[in-house]
Amino acid sequence: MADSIAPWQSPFLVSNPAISIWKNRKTSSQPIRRCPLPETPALTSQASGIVIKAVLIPKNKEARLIMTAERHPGCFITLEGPEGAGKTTQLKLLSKCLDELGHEHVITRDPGGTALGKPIRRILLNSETPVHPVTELLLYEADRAQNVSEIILPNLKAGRIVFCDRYTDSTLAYQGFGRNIDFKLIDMLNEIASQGLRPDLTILFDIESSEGLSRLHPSGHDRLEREALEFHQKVRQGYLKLAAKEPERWRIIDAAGPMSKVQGDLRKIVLEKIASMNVKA
Ligand code: ATM
Repeated sequence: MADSIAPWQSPFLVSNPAISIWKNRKTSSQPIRRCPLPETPALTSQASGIVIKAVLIPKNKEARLIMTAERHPGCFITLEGPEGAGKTTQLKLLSKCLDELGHEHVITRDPGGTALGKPIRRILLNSETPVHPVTELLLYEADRAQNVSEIILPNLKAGRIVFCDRYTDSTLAYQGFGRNIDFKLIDMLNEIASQGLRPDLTILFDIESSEGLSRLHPSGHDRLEREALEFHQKVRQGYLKLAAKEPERWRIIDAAGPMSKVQGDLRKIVLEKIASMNVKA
């Protein structure tokens, strides 16, 4: 018997479709098991189409298979990190290298990747305007919903490599670990805004908070950059916890090293991923 699926849980797009099994979806954000599609004979035959199912396991009403995935042919890579880690500069350098190698790719960012997102970004980073933490959370999610639907998903469906400079993990790190907003609420809003789209690879540019902040231009600090060192330390520790929880998705680069070394590490990680996923671009 199929259980009902909330609209935002469907479709659940990833490039390696899998079914996640939760013992109790309400109390746990982590599935107890993720089965790749070939392990689930009932669904294998539909693997090339859109397969969205919620299935109750008859002998255990607590456990249910609640999601599966539509395969997209692209590769979705997100970049994360605390302030001053240099990810945006490194992404520009990487982009030139990918152009030279003939890898078609698209770069976007959260917040501010779309025409609608640009004014949202300005509002969010303006240090003159007070912003309530919940308003802040909802604005980041509104920006993301537009970015996912307008730029990220269409390009992934067209088989391209898409890089997003910050994504859902930023919200967990900044609004969750930094501002102490409930993680279940953030997970739910992330899922709505992203349409369940998860990155194939997330690269964390890790740097000690005080060092990262010291790299920022002294006159140009935005609203979040002006937060106390303690806030930035919570964000950095949060990122490290997120990366430790899902080591198969995350790769960590030591962003404190020389720029050329950081760029070398980034290229290696990205080129390996592109090769492993057989992206046509
Ligand atoms: P960038 O400057 O890296 O584009 O990020 C903008 C800011 O938005 C950054 N903070 N500072 N300083 C991180 C913050 N941010 C969040 O707080 N939550 C989010 O969900 C996202 C995407 C960014």
